Amino acid sequence: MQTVLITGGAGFIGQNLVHAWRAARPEDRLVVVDALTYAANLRSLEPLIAEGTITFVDGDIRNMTLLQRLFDEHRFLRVVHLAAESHVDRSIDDPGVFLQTNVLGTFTLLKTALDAWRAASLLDRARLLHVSTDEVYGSLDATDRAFSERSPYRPNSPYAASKAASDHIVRAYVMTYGLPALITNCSNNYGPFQHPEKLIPLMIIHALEGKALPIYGDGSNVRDWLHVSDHCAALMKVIDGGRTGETYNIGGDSERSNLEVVNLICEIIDCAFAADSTLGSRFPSCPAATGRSCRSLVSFVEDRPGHDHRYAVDISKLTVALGHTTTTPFEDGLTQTVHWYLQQENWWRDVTSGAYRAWIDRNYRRRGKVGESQPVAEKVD
Ligand code: NAD
Ligand code: TDX
Repeated sequence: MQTVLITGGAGFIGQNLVHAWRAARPEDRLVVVDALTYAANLRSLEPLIAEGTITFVDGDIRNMTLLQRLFDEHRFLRVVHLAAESHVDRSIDDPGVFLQTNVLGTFTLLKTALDAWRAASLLDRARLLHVSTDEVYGSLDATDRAFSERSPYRPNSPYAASKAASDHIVRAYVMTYGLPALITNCSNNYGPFQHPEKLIPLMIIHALEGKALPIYGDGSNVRDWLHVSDHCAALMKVIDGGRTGETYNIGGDSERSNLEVVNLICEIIDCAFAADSTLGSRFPSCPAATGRSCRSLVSFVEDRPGHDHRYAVDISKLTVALGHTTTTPFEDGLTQTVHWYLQQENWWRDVTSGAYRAWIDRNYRRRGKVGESQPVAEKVD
């Protein structure tokens, strides 16, 4: 049994990791710290918080006092650091908060972990896993080799630059102070609980609502899609079996252009409507409700500034060192994901309508600004 801190555990990957960790290692004690930004969602964690099987702390990773108290109280032996601002488009509109959370927040966590583990003589037993992105390596052309752990850093968006900076600080803490940390750089995740601002959920929801499917540029940009369950399995392998100070790339071995992804989503929705007549009455604005293809909604829009052309990740180090294999073929994972959003209409409608924000403010209202937030292991109110 060990006590594990998961930062950003109310985000998309965080929620999936909490459930995966609970299923694989029910004896461990999980503490989630999350600032409950717009990207957070506690609905899937609510039952675990209510029954006391995880501890939830409404807090900001820039708050060193809070982090020190948590390290003192829980003596974490494992930390998985996911908390971040994660959306590239938002980083273009407002880069400041990305530097604040991704760079300064990461520094605050590293310093706190080092001090706490030194003081408790835990440096030889504890481990911190910093979860980063393949975007730090920049953009590939069609014939370039996939990113390896030795690829040079060439971040192109403020988001990618902030994650690259955080990776460098982690490395410096390993090299200079001996912090037992590891880094993973993964490709685009998809699956349940992803915020509707990201490509796959956005396209599913727009199609169901009969709205335009906005493809940036000509849709030829390529991403390497990784099902979140495969990502979580890899994270658990790396934090236990990886070598401290090392970086491991995690990818899905599923390169697809954005246009291919959107066309496939349309095909899956068209087929689902053809097979289930109730969907037409639930989503009457969807073209498939009247026998037309969702592809009729595809709309090419202005490109994202600095839009990376292609990401592809070489996972041979992870495979050889830790025996990791990707188990979810993209077409299967995407079909499951479309069906998850079809079944979880209330979940995404609450997010897109703003009703969820009101719920979270009522039930988990933050009681202070950065530097003052307090833990709420139980509901406020
Ligand atoms: P997300 O945006 O869904 O979740 C991020 C979580 O961090 C949210 O719950 C948010 O409330 C929390 N958070 C933000 N600022 C915080 C702060 N200052 N203090 C405490 N909590 C804060 O992101 P995600 O998609 O789950 O990504 C998780 C991590 O994985 C991020 O570090 C991201 O860079 C990395 N990553 C994600 C992907 C992907 O495809 N989603 C790919 C590669 C790497
Ligand atoms: O409306 C859209 N139309 C569109 O064409 C959106 C939201 C996106 N796109 C394109 C841009 C990208 O080429 O789809 C691709 C995927 O876009 P996002 O879902 O915004 O992801 P991306 O920018 O690739 O970054 C994601 O993967 C790496 C995550 O958001 C990052 O957190 C992660 O590090």
